[in-house]
Amino acid sequence: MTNLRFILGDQLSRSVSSLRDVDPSKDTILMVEVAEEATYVRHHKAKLVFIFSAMRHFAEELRREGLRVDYVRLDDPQNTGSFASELKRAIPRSRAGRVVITEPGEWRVLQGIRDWENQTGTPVEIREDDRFLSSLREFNVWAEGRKQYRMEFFYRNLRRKTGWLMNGDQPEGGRWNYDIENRKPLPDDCQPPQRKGFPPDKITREVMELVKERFAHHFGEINNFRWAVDRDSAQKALKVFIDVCLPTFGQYQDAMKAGEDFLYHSALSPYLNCGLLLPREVCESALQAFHEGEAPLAAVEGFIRQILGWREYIRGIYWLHMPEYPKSNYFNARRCLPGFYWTGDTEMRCMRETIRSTKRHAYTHHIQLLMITGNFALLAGIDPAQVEEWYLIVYADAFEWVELPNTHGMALHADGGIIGSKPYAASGAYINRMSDYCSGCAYAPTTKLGPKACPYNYLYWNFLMENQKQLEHNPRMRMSYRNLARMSTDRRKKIRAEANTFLGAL
Ligand code: DLZ
Ligand code: SF4
Repeated sequence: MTNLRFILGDQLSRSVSSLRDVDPSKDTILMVEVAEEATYVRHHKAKLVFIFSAMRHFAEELRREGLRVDYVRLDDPQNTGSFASELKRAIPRSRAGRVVITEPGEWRVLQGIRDWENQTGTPVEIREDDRFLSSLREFNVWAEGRKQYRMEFFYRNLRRKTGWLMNGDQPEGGRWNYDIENRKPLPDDCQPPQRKGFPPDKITREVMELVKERFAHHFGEINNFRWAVDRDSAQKALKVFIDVCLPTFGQYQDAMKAGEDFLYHSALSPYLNCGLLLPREVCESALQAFHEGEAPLAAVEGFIRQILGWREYIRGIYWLHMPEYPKSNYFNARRCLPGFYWTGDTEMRCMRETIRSTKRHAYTHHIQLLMITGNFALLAGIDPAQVEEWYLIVYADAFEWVELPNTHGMALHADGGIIGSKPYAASGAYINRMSDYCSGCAYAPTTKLGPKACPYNYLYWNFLMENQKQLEHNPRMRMSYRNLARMSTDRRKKIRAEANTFLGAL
């Protein structure tokens, strides 16, 4: 039988299950750039360039291998603009008797695919996405019957299963987790390596023109586009990370520094999430560096935990809880997303820096995500749906399976604790400790009230007061509420008043 093998924009891996048994003499591979996907949220321009260019490069690679690729460009005048309608057009072109696809990364897309057979009259085989290190079945078995799903325990199971950083049944070095060693601020004299990235080639430049023309009104810049868009370059980026950054990555993974957008971070998540790199090869490269004595255990364990632990766990949570997951709003947060999330026009230097990097690269590292933009949205009571849409739009690595649990659960605690045992709420003191932002800020991190007070300070206490009912019985919040209880009524009133004035002006 002739198969039409449909590859989505985040399935750009030669080993993806839909290509497993491809027959070059008969089968056709279908890839489509569609307006529906480019606009269901207004993706950052650089995210669009990244995905379309990576799709075009992948199609070229498949063609070089002798495979037949039916590729529909966004600017094709015949393009009907959606997956389903493009599939309908493509089936007669290929004379396929069957459509084969790997399950998508988004619930919304899966619902569409489930209807394709109905719409086209052609059988559709949906295959498991086995590029992950654990299957969804494995996650569900682990999760069954648990009230809370803590990543740490899921991660330990996967360490045992893979044997990575294990000595028999004991963790390498005697501990599962080296987080405590991974929380240092960056010393003043420490100069992180410059990332050159990859200058756009002809295909990317063409896509850049297309995006400038069609999506001029979308957020973000593309003049500094330096992402890898094919597997070769993504592998080079992996090598640079392992050789240059990994040895130092661990200790400074929570640090922030003005003007340093990547520090020692891998910045590999866009490649992992669209399929240019596979989680297994990325972890194995880090493990090899450890075993060859090139990188310390704390750094390698911290990195492995992000990929083997957190990334797999987040995916499991997403599929286990969809479509209900985004509907919860534990703190009943209703405020609109402030305009400075788009413009960066704010006196808060930490926020300004984070938005600048976001605009420029469609990237910021995880502590900026969690403790600057995420923490602010949590403290200010921004409507989770608006925050989630923002994250999905602005980051090159954001597909819903990974973006939603990270935002709804981890950053906003809107799921009431499915993911995190407590909200990641923090005052200016944390940001001051972990960054150099505060030194050049209009506000002072040590000032609690008055015009110079850091907004994260009074918003933090205001958040605790507003959500006392939901949080005061949480054992991990006990210390914070004990401190709040010591505060005079007058001071509390002042905090509430200043927070309300600030929030009212947003
Ligand atoms: C994000 C995205 C964009 C912007 N455009 C396309 C596209 O034109 N064609 C495509 O196949 N995929 C695209 N994607 C990714 C999808 O929106 C979606 O996130 C994934 O297919 C889910 O697995
Ligand atoms: Fe951010 Fe407050 Fe520091 Fe300013 S003082 S950079 S607002 S944490």
